[in-house]
Amino acid sequence: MQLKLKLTVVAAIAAVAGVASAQEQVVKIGHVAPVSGAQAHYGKDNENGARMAIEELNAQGVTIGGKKIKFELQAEDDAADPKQGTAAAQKLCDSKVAGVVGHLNSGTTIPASKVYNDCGIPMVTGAATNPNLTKPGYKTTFRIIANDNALGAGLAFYAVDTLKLKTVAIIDDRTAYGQGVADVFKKTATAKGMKVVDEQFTTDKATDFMAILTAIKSKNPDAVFYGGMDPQAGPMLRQMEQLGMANVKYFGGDGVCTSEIAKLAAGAKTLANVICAEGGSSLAKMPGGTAWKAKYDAKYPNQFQVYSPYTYDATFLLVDAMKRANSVDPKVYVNELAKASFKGVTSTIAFEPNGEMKNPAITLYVYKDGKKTPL
Ligand code: ABU
Repeated sequence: MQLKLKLTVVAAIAAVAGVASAQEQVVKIGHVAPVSGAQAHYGKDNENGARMAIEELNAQGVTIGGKKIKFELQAEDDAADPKQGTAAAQKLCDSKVAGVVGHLNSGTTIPASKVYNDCGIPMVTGAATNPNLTKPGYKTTFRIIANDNALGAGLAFYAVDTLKLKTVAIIDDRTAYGQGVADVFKKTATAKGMKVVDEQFTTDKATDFMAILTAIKSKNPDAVFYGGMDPQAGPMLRQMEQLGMANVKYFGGDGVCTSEIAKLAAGAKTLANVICAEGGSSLAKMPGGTAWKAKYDAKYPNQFQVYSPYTYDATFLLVDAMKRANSVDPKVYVNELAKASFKGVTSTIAFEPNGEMKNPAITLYVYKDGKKTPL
């Protein structure tokens, strides 16, 4: 008799739980970045930001369209490779994710944006900065960070107006990002009277720059501008020191503006010559930056690089649009995403009609005692 009563109670609890889970809807959000290869540290940082947001959203409890939503992150690795980028994008389309945070590299994000547009899924990048991303005018493409027009020009203004530098040698890694940011710097710097004394090219896989640096050294520039990422910039700084280029300033965009570059430069004194530009305010000046960073560091010690506050905000931004639309259907909530005025950790995020962020800030940084420090 007692056993029968217990079974009845268990059955009743299960029935209630069944009703609850029937009312729960799983909504997948995609994330794509390189989490393998030389750029994995950027990708893991980005993925951490999105994952942290998903966990917080689930802990808060979000109800949309009368259903309790359980968000799941579908994280994909594109290895910073454009072909793997489009393959990852197609996989997310096939998985029917409601939205995508990413990608990280302009070279993967630009072709992937067409895939997302074709399947009607909104994507928000907080890392890919090539201005060409928003040129096609896809209604599904959004960027929540300043683009390379701002970063390259900001650095050129600082080189010429503040540091009064006269000559520069430019190197880029021939990626969409590296080439793009170097072109903007060159155009702005030459318009302001700076002379480009040499231009050299490398790849995003190279680690030996002795030949191109030797050629540059013979032209005796005041500065080197590097368009590329830290797996190249770190060893390049080391090799500049070995070649006696200790007094040459070293400019780069957000791709070199990481914590990791200090490790990759392996103690080279030339790290102190770096001036890099990053979209957004410094963490200390972001509305929620300091508290957010403490939370991030507790969860992911020593993994912070650059963009995780943006992938965190991008995830909340997508969900904010779903809530306002009262729908998780990408074709419905994308219209609310375009009208966002979202108070994030990084800033208040709103968009121009082409999906670029309205009024994006940039910050220049230097490395003091090996530590990235806002100017
Ligand atoms: N923004 C620098 C790194 C990512 C990219 O645009 O390729």
